[in-house]
Amino acid sequence: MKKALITGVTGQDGSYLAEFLLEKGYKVYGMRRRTSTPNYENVHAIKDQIEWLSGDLTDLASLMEAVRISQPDEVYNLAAQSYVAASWPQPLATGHMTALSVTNMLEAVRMMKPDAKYYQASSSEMFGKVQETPQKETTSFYPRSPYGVAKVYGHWITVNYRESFNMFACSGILFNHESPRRGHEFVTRKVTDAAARIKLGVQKELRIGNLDALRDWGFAGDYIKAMWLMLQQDEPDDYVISTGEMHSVRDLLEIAFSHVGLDYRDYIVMDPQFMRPAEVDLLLGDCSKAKQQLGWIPEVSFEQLIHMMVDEDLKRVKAEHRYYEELSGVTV
Ligand code: NDP
Ligand code: GDR
Repeated sequence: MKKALITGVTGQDGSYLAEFLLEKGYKVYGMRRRTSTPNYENVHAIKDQIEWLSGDLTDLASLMEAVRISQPDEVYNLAAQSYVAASWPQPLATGHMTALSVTNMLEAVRMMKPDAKYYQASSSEMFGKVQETPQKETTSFYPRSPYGVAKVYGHWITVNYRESFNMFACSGILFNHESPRRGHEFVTRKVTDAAARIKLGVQKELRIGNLDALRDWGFAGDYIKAMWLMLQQDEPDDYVISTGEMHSVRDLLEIAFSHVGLDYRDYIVMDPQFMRPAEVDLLLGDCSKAKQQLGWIPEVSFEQLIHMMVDEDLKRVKAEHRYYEELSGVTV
């Protein structure tokens, strides 16, 4: 039985990856940090199938212990401070968690299980102010946020450990990927949740930022398969993972709101607090290398993805409100 260690297993990608690996017959070790209120929402269906280990990205000893106990064949380092907008008010925490912690994880693997295959969650945010379109593995980086800068560090230290210590270390340069498990502060989930709430009459407006930003959005369930495929190759390498299609935040609003029969223009309020000090205007990925070498292709279209998210949000918001009504006896 193969063994995998996943950091960030309670997050969006970690939960899909854990399900995928369990289905493949892996023993899955999930590392989670201590929080005052544990959140297993994304993994509740598989919680008992995961071997839980306690650890924090910033604590090398805990990472070494996680690797020592699990003795993994594969390590997926997905944990990070992953919200770009939070990286301006928390630049140092982001630097510790998203940049330096990658060295912690690589050191833990190098010292405790150097033959483990290692996956690093790199990001299209590294391209930032883009130098060529579409972006591919050879496109130069020009990050536009403390988060993007931190990811560039994580990316290059992974390449460096591969070249210095001959480790099987891969970096996946993943473009935005979403799902019904996406955190609520990210724009796709914020919009699909708002479309559901407004449709159900429990929210009146949606306060939002830059409508012109363009992103290459895919489905998280497709993208975690690419992570696994990278670690099944004979040689470690870096790959861009994307759909090759670009949409604006305006397109996202149009698709989500029209799915519930509403016109988004009647509900949005432009709010400067959601504008960023430096914006990434457009991201569009060229994933030809992953298609050719990994045989990977994205399966869910942008429209299918947004419909899936709105439908799940409608179900969840309805269920939440049924619960409150039963509790209070008041119809919301
Ligand atoms: P999420 O924000 O959903 O998940 C992040 C995970 O990291 C959570 O499980 C979180 O735990 C954990 N974590 C955060 N800080 C620490 C810490 N100090 N110690 C231990 N665990 C910690 O992110 P996604 O699943 O969306 O993304 C996964 C990775 O991929 C991230 O590194 C992200 O930056 C990167 N990425 C994501 C893309 C996307 O579009 N989703 C695109 C490109 C890269 P907790 O539940 O306790 O908060
Ligand atoms: P991003 O995702 O920054 O690309 O990072 P996010 O969904 O936060 O923003 C996408 C674009 O939408 C614009 N936008 C808004 N964003 C948010 N969050 N809230 C708003 O109200 C809003 N209005 C407009 C943003 O300005 C931006 O242009 C995600 C994360 O998952 C990273 O971890 C990952 O590395 C990258 O994708 C690739």
